[in-house]
Amino acid sequence: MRILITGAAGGVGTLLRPRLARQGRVLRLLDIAPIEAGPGEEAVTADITDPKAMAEAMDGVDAVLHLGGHSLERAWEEILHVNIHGTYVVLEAARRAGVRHAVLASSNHAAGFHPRSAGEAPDYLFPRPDTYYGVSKVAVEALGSLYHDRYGMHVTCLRIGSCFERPKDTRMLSTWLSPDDCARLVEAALTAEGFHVVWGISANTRRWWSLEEGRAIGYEPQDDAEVFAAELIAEHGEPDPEDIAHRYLGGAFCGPRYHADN
Ligand code: 15L
Repeated sequence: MRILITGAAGGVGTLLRPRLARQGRVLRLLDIAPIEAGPGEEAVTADITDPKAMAEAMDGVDAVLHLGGHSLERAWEEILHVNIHGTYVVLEAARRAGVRHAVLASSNHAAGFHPRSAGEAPDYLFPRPDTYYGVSKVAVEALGSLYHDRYGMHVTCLRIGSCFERPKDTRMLSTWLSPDDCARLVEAALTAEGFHVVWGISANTRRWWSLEEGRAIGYEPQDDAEVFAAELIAEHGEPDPEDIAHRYLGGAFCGPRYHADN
């Protein structure tokens, strides 16, 4: 079993690398930044928008975990080239190589402009991107859908919340995806059949999003950001529903500061 991980040197890739290591599994770590491969790993320095490099990188691969791309707002041209065109190049190379499973990093920002309301936002919430970055994640989901329907590839898109070692603010009490749960979610997604869009969050007491579709593909989250609540509230104050961070699902990405044209 060989898994190609694009964007392996990024934040989520770095957290996942030790957690996805298994006996009998090879992780092929691809990034534009050089990576030193350890046991059970192969390193590839390549750009996800380079079709030739991606064709080579797919050789002997069983599944691809596509994390590569900009993870925050950027100028439209950069988002278009790296996040949208790059995802097309990755999926097309995977298809040509006969790779059957793809797990794509989407983001909560694909649907970030939905106002927060009581209760959990459902799975497959209609896109409402909060940035060009969010638009690119909608495109990632659309490409995944196309490669499933047209070519029969099994594709799961993860609308990741906030994947960090620990939640950093009171919004993340709702949106946190612990690194261990992220690995659990990726494991479930790597073998899921069909096409799915799942929210990437832990079993947070204050969660804003459904865990149903995640559970349907076999994801059982074990962590809850609530264990950090007292500490974060003491530091940042009680969550204010009027604050932009809590008013929309995408939080501060919905504010002017996050827009690339500012
Ligand atoms: C994302 O999509 C970003 O890549 C990440 O840096 C976080 O800001 C996260 O969303 C979030 O919403 O917390």
